[in-house]
Amino acid sequence: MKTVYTRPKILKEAHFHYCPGCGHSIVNRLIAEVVEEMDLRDKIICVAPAGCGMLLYNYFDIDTLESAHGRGAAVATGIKRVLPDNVVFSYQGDGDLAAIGTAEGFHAANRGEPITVIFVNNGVYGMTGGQMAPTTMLKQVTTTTPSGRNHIHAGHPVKVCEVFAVLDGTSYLERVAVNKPSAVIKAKKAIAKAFQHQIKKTGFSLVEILSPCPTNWKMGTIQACKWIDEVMVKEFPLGVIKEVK
Ligand SMILES: Cc1ncc(C[n+]2csc(CCOP(=O)(O)OP(=O)(O)O)c2C)c(N)n1
Repeated sequence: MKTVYTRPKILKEAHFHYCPGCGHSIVNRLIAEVVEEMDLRDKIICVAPAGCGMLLYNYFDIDTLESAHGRGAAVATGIKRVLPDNVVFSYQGDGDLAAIGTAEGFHAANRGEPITVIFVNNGVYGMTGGQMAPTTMLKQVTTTTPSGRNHIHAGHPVKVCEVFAVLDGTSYLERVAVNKPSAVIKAKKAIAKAFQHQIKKTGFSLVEILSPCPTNWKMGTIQACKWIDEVMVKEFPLGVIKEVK
């Protein structure tokens, strides 16, 4: 029989702690596949966040450091400056990158630090119980916006890729999703491309991944995946937002 899929070796034999239908597990697997296919096992370093992705070191058999909430890009910057020949990426949620870590991410991008940020946008603070994040949709109900997000009190959804695109230090910014097989294939290509940009030393690279959070969105898995296409993608258009060749 033809083998069409094998578990990447760098994914440890551990059970993910993620909720059913959560996109983090897909993103974790894609990173593992890309690391293996690009033969980066011995030279890649991961910076894990505070957030649902915080247990990455339990899953990846690669060097991984935990950062304080929001400090991923700063920690990755330090590692990359000390070990410039390694590929360094931080893995951050939307609360992490676009709220508490705005300064660290923005200025690392502006300085053109040759790091990669894998930015998982699930529109809420997942780990702490579904509070509003900067990327929460207008009218979206969260535990801190029980009547729906209202721009008068809570501002508008923050488009991280578009904001970073105006910074001269950024070289590759793409927004993808993991809500259906065709989107997952594109997401994997984008992760590989971001690492290639880092290896070519073109500047700061970031892949934003729209990711379902059925638990905190109070939806079934299928409904959550549809909601990404029907609602999120209208606010956060998919595709390459910037690429400097
Ligand atoms: C300095 C600090 N402030 C607050 C927290 C509490 N905290 C942990 S995870 C988190 C939010 C995580 O949300 P997000 O970054 O969107 O990631 P997700 O869990 O949705 O993947 C918060 C507020 C913390 N750990 N450290």
